[in-house]
Parts: sequence; structure tokens; C-alpha cells
Amino acid sequence: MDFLPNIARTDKTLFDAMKSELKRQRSYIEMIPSENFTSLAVLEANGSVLTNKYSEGYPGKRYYGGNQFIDVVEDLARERAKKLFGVPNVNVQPYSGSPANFAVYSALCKPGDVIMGQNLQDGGHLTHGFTASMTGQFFKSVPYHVKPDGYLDIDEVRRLAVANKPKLIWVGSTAYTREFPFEEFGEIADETGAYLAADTSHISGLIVAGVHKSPVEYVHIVTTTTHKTLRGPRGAMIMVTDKGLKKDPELADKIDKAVFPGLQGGPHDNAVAGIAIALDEASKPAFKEYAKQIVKNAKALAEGLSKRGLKLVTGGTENHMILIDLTPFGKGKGIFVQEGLDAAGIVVNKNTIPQDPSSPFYPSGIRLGTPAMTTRGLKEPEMEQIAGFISEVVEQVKGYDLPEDKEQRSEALKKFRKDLAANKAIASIRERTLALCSRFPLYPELGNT
Ligand code: DSN
Repeated sequence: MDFLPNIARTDKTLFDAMKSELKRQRSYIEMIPSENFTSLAVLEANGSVLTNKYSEGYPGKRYYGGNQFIDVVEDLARERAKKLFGVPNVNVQPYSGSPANFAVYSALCKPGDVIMGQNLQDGGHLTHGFTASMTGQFFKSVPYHVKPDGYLDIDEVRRLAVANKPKLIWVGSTAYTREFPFEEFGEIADETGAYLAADTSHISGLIVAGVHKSPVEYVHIVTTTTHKTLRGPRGAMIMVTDKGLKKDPELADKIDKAVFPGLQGGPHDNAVAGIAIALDEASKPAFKEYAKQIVKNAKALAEGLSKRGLKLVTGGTENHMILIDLTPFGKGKGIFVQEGLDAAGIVVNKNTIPQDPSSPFYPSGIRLGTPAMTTRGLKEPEMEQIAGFISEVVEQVKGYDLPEDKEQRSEALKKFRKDLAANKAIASIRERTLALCSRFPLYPELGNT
């Protein structure tokens, strides 16, 4: 199969960038927990003629003609999601996770209403009420936190909910390495009359495979992106549960209206087709094995890092993710470790940790995840090897400090990057990460780069 033959012919500059991206994906150890490698079938759907169609509305009720086949596609995606997650209603049209979450607010809240979500530095998502997000500006956000041991402080959640009577409570995060206590959140929502929405973006693949508890029984709404552990195209879904319909029989209608016409125009039907494929793939026994391996790999990586003396938030993991706390080496070290790892061939993201002494742009943690490399076939022995690489890189860069002064900071980073390019230990790790990647080919069908 030729790689992008038409782009190669018509747009050389763009083609070169896209080909280089394929090469990068193949030759780096991808450890960003929210990324994955979709199947070729999902890629095909995303690049298909479905991108040409406008289909505002929902199956059977469209504003434009010519949607008889788009209806089939969207119904397939909706029915597969209902079956896989065990919910009565699904909207597959949100463009991505943030718009999906915003649709939930639009359906349930008025500006100024009280909402609760996990604090950003404690692992929560921007759209769960962080000040820099519109969700923290349009609504009165009451964030809850994790305890000093890194686990969710469910007593605080209860206390804050009783005191503030929120309209909506979010459970779910982007940087939390333990199972969510959905049942207790459900009780708190019931006691206080709040709607409860689970944002399972990171863990949906684990949930449908049965390796993480499902929130469906306990919450009114579930939102999820489709491109993380679920391994589909970029997109999102909003699901309404039986419990949600019991609380509010109009809930599914409210969600549908909030997505369209409330917030969006025409759905991205090419993405909806990709979601249908990903959901079918996720229903297969092989996906269960894949999801189990994601968690086994994360545990193996966590053990490998801990035994090398690296401190992990909560001391380990129960899902696909690990959060390294770099504060034993000083504050704001995330950027040095992220860039050091990148130079060594391992892609991660710097991340805040609970009570981070630094800032979100220069945080003191590193977030790692195993979904993408598990797709490539890596198992526990390779995780042990990667833990070794990470620990070697941390040794190389932990002595660099981030000056407080902005100008000095940019000079310090320049010098750090120059040092990194000349660092022989990092170059030796890069050779080993390249060798590891070459043992687990990615998209061989797309030909040589
Ligand atoms: N950017 C996503 C993540 O990395 O978790 C969340 O929006």
C-alpha cells in the first residue's frame, strides 16, 4: 500500500511532514496515556468520502437530504455503543471531549450554577470547572481534591456537595492512577440531588473490557472521548444511563438538543464511522486481552520505576497511567525530564502533581501511559526495560534547575537543550529505544518511510 499517494503527488511539503510524522510514531516509544494507534480500518473511515456530507440532526430526522447511508452509519455507532456500555441512549456526534462535556453543562445548567469536579492539579480535566476553562467562568466551580496519599478525598467530596448543593458533579480525570469510587459518588449525588456525570475518556477501553469498574449503574451521564484506550478516531460520545432517565425522563433529549443545535452544526460523519469500527473492535475477545495487558504493563512499569527509586503519585497504578512525582529532585523538573526523554526516544507529557509547587506549564511531574505501546505488542519485559531507560534519563537531567526569572529561564532552557544534544548517555539510550521500536513494527502495511 502506498502511503498517501495523492498527497505525495499534489503537495510535497505537506506529504513530507506527514511522512515524517509516521516515521516519528514508528521510531519513538509513545507513552502519552491519552494517545493510541488506531486500526487501519479506523484510519480508512476517517479519510473516507463521509467527510463530504452534511447531516445536521439525527438518524431519520435530518435537515439535509441524501442522508440515507449516513443514517445507517450513525445508527451502527449508536447501537454498538449502547450494547457495549449497557446504556439506553448514546450521542456519537460531539467533535471531541471538551465539546461533549460542554454539551452536558448546556443540557443541565444555567450560567452561575454550582458545579463540582476534581481540581486540575489533583488530576481533573480543564472542562470540569478549571478557572482557565469557560466551564470555570460560566459556572460557580467548587473543586474537590485528593488526599496527601494521592487518593480521592471522598469525605471532602461529600462535605462540599452537602454544603454547596451543586447542580452537577463530575467524576473522572486526566491524571489519576486509581479506580474511581463511582458508587460513593452516586450516593453523594443522590443525597444532594445533583446530576452525576462520569467523564471516562481515559478509561473507556478498560471499562468495556471489564478491567475497570463501570460507572453506568451509579451515574446519570457518561462522557468519553473515543481515541484514548477505546482506540478509535478523534471524537466523543455522551451516554445517558437508566439512572439518568429515571431522574429525568427528558435527559436524552436535552443532551441531543445541547449537542445539535445547541453547540454544533453538522457531525463529522467520517469520525462517526470510525467510532462504529472502534466499538466493533472493542467488543471482540482480543480487545479484552489488549485492555488487560495495558494494565499489566502499567503495573510492571510502575514497579520498575519504583524499584529504581522514582516516586509515584499514590505509589503505583490500577489503570493505564502512572504519574511520577519529581519533587524529590526539586520543583518544576517536568520540562527537563520530558525533553530528556524525548531526546532519548520516549514521548511523555509533563504534568502537574497534587499540591504542585510549580505551575501547569512548568509542572513537577511526568505522566506516562501504556495504551499505545501495548497496541504495538510490548509486554512486561519491555516495560522493565523502559523503566530502566526512564530512570537513566532522570539521572542525566535531574540536576538542571528552572530559574524564577523569565529571561534567565529561557537562557537556562537553551543551555539545557544544547547539553542534551551533546549528551552521550542520552544518545546511547536513543540507540536502545530505536532498537526496541524496530522489534514492534507499526503500520507495516503503509510501507517504508
Ligand atoms: N488532552 C487529554 C489528555 O491528554 O488527557 C485530555 O483532554
